[in-house]
Amino acid sequence: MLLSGCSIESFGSKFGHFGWPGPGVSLQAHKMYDLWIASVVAALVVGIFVWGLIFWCVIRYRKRGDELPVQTRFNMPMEVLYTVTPILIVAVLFYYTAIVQTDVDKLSKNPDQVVEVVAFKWQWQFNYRDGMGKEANTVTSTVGSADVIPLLVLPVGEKIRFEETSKDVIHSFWVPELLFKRDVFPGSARNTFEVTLDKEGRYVGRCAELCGTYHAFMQFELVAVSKDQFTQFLDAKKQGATTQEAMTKIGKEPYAVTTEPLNTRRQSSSWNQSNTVAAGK
Ligand SMILES: [Cu+2]
Repeated sequence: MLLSGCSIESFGSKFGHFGWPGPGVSLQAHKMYDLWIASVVAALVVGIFVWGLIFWCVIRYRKRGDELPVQTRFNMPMEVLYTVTPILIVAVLFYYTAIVQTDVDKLSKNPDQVVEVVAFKWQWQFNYRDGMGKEANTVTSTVGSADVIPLLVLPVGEKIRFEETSKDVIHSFWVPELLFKRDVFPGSARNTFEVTLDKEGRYVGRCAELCGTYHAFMQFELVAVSKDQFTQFLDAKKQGATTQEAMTKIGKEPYAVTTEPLNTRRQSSSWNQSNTVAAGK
């Protein structure tokens, strides 16, 4: 199973991916998925073996009379075995974890796309950049509102670098289908990571750090399109089209399909909202 990611995926799908939403939609996600499934399988194998030993002991050495067995007996090879075996298991898990983690955190020298993720209470802004770092310029951008879920349109098969920054408090960029989330910090800390998408589609994104009253409303949608469609989308945006117009131009549904805006207009009878209308509406 370890030798072929393909069979790991079909195996995992038989068990509901052992708690994950699926095998993921990026090269990085697939590696984490394989590690996760293999670790669960390894844990189950160990678990079944240990349960077997426990039940065997319970039955084989159950109480037969009032005479106590020898209380000081031990078995040196057994003692060594059950010290060394767990250490080996942990070492193997650590080895594969370190490899996958290093790979997921790896940054390339020349990413194909750079996106600045700006989080604020309580929306997202996605800036398409002309280079890396704070000094680069924003070419065009998409910002969400209470009524429109922001779309993060990106191409498959390209190295995409995300640079995160927040205007106020700590938020967290999370696309469940990427099997990945990373905190978005205010101030000078600029969290960076890279993803190579490998499956076209639309995937919901959320803020995963409790950041205030409307934390739950901080949603976005990742739209993974082909390289050609992405180029067309970006060109349209650069020429002044809105994200929705640019989406229509490449033949895509202009509004989010994986989620919808939540109602920010609270009733005056809502708890703690007497006679006020929230979110500046
Ligand atoms: Cu947030």
